[in-house]
Amino acid sequence: MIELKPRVFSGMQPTGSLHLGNYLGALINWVAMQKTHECIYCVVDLHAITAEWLEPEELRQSIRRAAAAYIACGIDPKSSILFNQSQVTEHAELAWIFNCVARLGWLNRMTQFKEKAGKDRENASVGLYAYPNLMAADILVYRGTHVPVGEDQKQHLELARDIAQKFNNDWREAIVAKGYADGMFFPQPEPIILGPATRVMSLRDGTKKMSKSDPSDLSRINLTDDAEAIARKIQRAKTDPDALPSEPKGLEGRPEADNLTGIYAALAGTTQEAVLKEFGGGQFSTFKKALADVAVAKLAPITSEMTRLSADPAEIDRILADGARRARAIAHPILNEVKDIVGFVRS
Ligand code: AQP
Repeated sequence: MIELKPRVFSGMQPTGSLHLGNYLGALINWVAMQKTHECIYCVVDLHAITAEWLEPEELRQSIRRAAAAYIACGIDPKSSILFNQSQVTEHAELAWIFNCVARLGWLNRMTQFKEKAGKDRENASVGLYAYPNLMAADILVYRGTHVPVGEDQKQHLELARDIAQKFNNDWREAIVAKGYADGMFFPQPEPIILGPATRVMSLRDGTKKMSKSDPSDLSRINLTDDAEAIARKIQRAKTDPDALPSEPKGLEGRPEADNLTGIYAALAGTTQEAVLKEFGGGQFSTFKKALADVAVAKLAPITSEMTRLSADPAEIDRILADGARRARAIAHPILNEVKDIVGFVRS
């Protein structure tokens, strides 16, 4: 029987600056998983054109900036594979096949499409609608088994699992004939959603997730923000008029207090309970100052490393090209097997 190897895949869109939500929700776990797994980390530039076109030079800079952020946060491009998606065409080829596996009804249920398309749904790109199929292809073209993501990606991961299962069922006979005795050509990729901040919320509205595409820069802490910007954004973060509670149950119905204390806990490597024990009963102003200090201490080294790496774009391009070559070496034979299974003629 052909064995399935555990393999991690994850990616982020290079649309604007990566932010604290990307860091606490995903990147921290990416870094940790390098110690235990074979890891493939991608700058998903094909996804970045689903909403609107960026200026070509801006997109190129964004791709390089995202790669620099991955490395500055601790991704080692020698042990992990780091590349940008558009350099490995197997992603898009498998995505087309998945467009023919996934059902319209499945995609119609995707809440992220509804949120991103908003009221002007008729005017959204087909790419935005089919985005989860490409995401499934990103993972499954490596037969990825573990996907570290923030909570917002849970529904897309469920769709990837449905696609894998339907493909395995629809082509069971051909898959078994290929030597996969259990009929499992594609694994069921597992979301890895870990840590105290799997859903970091906007600094301007504790009910909305922190997001690159929020028009207000005050809503997020970018990994490129300097100490002064971080302190200013935290100082201006929305709060409510009450003092902080001393226990987590006092956070009910107080999304901003919940968010800010959750961020503090994640950055300081402690629990929300401990944070509330320390700051409960006190004013937000005192807590915000402490939060700014902890955020600057954690993020300043990342920002300065990103600046250092970004000064040498040719080196980043070299790392991405090397990663793409290694990624292709895994993806190409898997895609060829898919082509055999569905019956394409290939040379
Ligand atoms: N606010 C968040 N809290 C926790 N995790 C988050 N992630 C994103 N926002 C938060 C996680 O970061 C990874 C990369 O996400 P992405 O860039 O591919 O797209 P996204 O989820 O749509 O992130 P944004 O910032 O909201 O981007 P835009 O605005 O461009 O759509 C994922 O693992 C995600 O869970």
